Amino acid sequence: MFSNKEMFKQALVEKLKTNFGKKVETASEYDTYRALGALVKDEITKKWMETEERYQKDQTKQVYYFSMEFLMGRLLGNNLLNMNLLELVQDGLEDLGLSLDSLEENENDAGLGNGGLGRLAACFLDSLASLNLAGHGYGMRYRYGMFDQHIIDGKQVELPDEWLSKDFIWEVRRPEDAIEVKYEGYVDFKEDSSGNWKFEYVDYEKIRAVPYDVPIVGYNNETVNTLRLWSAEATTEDIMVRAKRKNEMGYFLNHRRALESVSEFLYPDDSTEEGRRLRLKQEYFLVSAGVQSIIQSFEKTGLPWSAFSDKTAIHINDTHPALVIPELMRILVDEKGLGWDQAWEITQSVVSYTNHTTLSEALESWPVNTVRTLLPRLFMIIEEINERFCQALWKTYPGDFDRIANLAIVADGQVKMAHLSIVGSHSINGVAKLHTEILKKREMKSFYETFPSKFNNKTNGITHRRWLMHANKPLSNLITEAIGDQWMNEPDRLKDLLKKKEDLSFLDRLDDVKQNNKIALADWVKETQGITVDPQSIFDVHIKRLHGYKRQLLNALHIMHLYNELKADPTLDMVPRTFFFGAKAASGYYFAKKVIQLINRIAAVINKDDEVNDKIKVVFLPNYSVSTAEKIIPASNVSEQISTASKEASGTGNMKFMMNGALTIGTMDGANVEIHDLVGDENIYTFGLSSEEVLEYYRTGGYSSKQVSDQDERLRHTLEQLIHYSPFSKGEMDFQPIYEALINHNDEYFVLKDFADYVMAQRKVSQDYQNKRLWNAKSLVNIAQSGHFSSDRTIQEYASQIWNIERVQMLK
Ligand code: 26V
Repeated sequence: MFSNKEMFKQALVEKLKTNFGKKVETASEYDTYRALGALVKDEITKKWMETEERYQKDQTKQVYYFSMEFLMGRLLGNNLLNMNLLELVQDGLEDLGLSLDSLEENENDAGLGNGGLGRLAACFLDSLASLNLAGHGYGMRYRYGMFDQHIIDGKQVELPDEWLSKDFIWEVRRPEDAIEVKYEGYVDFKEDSSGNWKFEYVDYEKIRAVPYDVPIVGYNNETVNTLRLWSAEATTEDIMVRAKRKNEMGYFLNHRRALESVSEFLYPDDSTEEGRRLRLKQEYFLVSAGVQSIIQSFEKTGLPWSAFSDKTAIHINDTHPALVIPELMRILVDEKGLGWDQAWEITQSVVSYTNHTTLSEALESWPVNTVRTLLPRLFMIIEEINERFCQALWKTYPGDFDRIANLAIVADGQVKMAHLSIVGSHSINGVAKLHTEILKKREMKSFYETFPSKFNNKTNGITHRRWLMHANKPLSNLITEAIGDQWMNEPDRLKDLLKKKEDLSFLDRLDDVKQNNKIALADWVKETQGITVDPQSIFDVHIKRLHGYKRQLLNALHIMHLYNELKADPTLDMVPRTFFFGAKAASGYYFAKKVIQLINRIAAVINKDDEVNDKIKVVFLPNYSVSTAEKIIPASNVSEQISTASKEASGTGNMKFMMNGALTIGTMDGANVEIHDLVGDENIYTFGLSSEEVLEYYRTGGYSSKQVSDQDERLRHTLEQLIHYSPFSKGEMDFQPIYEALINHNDEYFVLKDFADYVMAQRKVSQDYQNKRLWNAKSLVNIAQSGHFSSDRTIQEYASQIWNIERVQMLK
C-alpha cells in the first residue's frame, strides 16, 4: 500500500515506465490513467483475494444478485474514494502537474444498462461491499452497451457504444472458470432399473460462457466483492465439428459470429421475432452460466444439499433472470439426483424476486414454442411446475377456473415470467411503498391473496458515496464541517443538518456551493454544446429515459406556454430559468423520438430569440449517462419528477437530486410519496392527479382531453402550434403525431389534465426561489432527510428480511 504521497508518486512513475515505457512528462493522459488504474487495482487485488479466502474459510452465506443490467459508470474515482486513496492521489497528481478530474475523463462509462433498474443494481453492489455483506453481481459483458446518442438535425441518432475500444482496466478474464451453456436439441428419457425417469439432453448446441470478474470495493473496509460478467465465446473445436461437415471457412466464421452474438448487445431489438429469441437466449445464458458456477462453488464446500439454502441466496432483478428457477431445478433433479420435492423446496427458499414495473407492456412473456424449441428440457420443467401449482390451486379454490387460468404460469400459448418468479421464490418485493401497494391491491392481487406472506416492500435507494461524496465533494465537505463525518457511515445522520436550518451564514455557504457547481456546469455546457447559460437562473432539470409516462412532454408544453407569455408581453417579470433535458429513447419508440425532436426544436427557437432568451433557455444534453448525471445533478435547483401517478414504480433520480439539495416538483408517484412524507408539504412542490384518480379513470373512463384543451386557452393555443404554422412547427407536420396522441387518442398519460396544476406549481417554484434564504432552508431540509434513501438502508433491509445474511465481522 502506498501510504504516503511520495511513495505514490514514485509508484506511478515506475508503473508508467514498466507497463507503458513512458515518462510522466511524455505519457498521454490515457497512459497515465491506465497506469494509475493498474496501481489502484494492485491494491484492490490484495483485499480481493483475502475477502474470497475469508468467505471460503468461514463458509459465509453468499448472495448472488442476477441482473441483465449493471449500469456501473466509471470506476476510478469511486474505487479511489472507497480505498481511502482519493486525497493522497489527488495531491500526488497535482505535484506531478496532473489533474485527477481530467484523468477520470479517460475512462469510458461501463454502460451495461438501460436506466433505473441497471443503476439500482450498481448502487446495490456498492452498498453490499460497503456493509461487509457477501453479495456479488452476476451479469452480462455486452460488447456494446447502451447506445451513444447524437442529436443530428434535432433528432436522435443512435451509434454503437464501443466501450471496449479502450481497455476496461478493472476486469479479470477467468477462462479457467468457463461454463458450457446448451440450447436446442431434444430430450431423451428412459426409465432406469429402479423405475425412475432419466433425462438425457442430446444434439444440443453449446456456447462457452467465459467470466470476467470486476472487483467491487467496499468503502473504508476490508471487503472486495465480485461482479462477474459473462461473455459468449465459441471454441474453434466446437465450430470445427460442424465446419468439417460443411467444409468451408465461411461457415466457420458465420457460425462463430452467430454463437458469440449472445453477448453482443444490451437489449437487442425486441420488435422482431429474431430479436426476441436472441433476448431469451441471452437470459438463459446468464442464468445457466451463473447457476452452474454457483453450484460448482457450493460443491467445493463438501456440504450436503440440505445446506445449500443456508449458504446461498439468489436474487433476480425483475423477471429477466427468472429462468434460474427451472435451471436450478434441472441441475438438482437431473444432474444431482435429488427428488422433485426436495429440489423445489431448496429452489423456493434460495430464490427471491423484485418487481420493477406494473406497466403491462413491460411484463415479460414468451411464446411456448420459442421456449420449447430453444430450451427443451427447461420447458418440460416449467410445465411440471405449472402443473403442480395449478393442482394445488384446484385444492384451495375447487372449481374456480377463472382464478386458476389467471394465475397459471403457462397459459394462452405463453410462459408468464412474473408468475414463474412468484411461484418459484419465497419473496417478492416492490420498490416503493406505493408501488408495492399497487402490486398487492391491483396488478398482482390474486397472487397476493394466494401467497400474502411472500409480498413485501423495499423502497429503493442510491449510494451516497457516488452520488454525494464523489459527485459533489464541495457539498460533502461542507456537511462534514457542520456535523462531522459520521454521516458517511451512517447516512441517516445527515438529519443532524436540520439544526443548521436557521443558521443564515451556513445557508449562505450552502448557496455558494450550489452556485459554484452551477458555474462549473455552465462552463461544461458552453464547452461541449456551445450554449451560454446564466448560472443565476434557476437550473430546472429533467433527466431520465424518455417515455410517455415520464411526461417530458408536459415539461415541454409548459416551456412553450412560457414562451408564448413572454412573446405576448416581453416586459413580463419572469424569474430566469434554464431548462435542462437529458433522455434516450428506445430505438423503436417512435413517439419518444418525436418528443426529443420537439424539445430540440423548442431549444432552437427559444435560445436564438433575443426577446426571450434572457428569461428562458432550453438545453438538451445529448447522450445522458451515469458520468453526465454526476456533473448535472450537483448543479440542479429543481428536480422534475412528473410521471403520471401510479406509473413510476419508484424513481431513483428523485433521490439523487434531493441528496444534492435540489427541490422536487413532482406527482405523488413512486418514491416521491416517501420524499414528501419526509420533507413535508412545504419542502416539495407536488401537483396533479393522485394514483387513485388515475387508476379510477383507467377503469371507468370519463376523461376527455379534448374537453380539457378546449377549456384552457393556453393549452389550446400551444397545441395548435404543433400542427399549424408556428415558430415550433415551421409549417411542417413533424409534431402531428404528438398532437394526435394528446387529442385524438385521448392523452393516455393525462398530460393535459395535469397541465394547469403543473403551471401553478411552477409559478410557486419561481416565487419561492426569489427568497434565497427560504429556498436554501428548503434545500437543506431535503439534504438532511435524504439519508433514508441511501442504498445502505435498502440493502440492510434486503439482507435481514429477505436474504437472511449478516455483516461479516472483520479485523483491519
Ligand atoms: C420497460 C419497458 C420495456 C418495453 C417497453 C416499455 C417499457 C417501459 C418500462 C420498462 C421498465 C422496466 C423495468 C424498470 O427499469 N423499472 C424501473 O426500475 C427502477 C428501479 O427499481 C425504478 O426506480 C423505476 O421507477 C422503474 O421504472
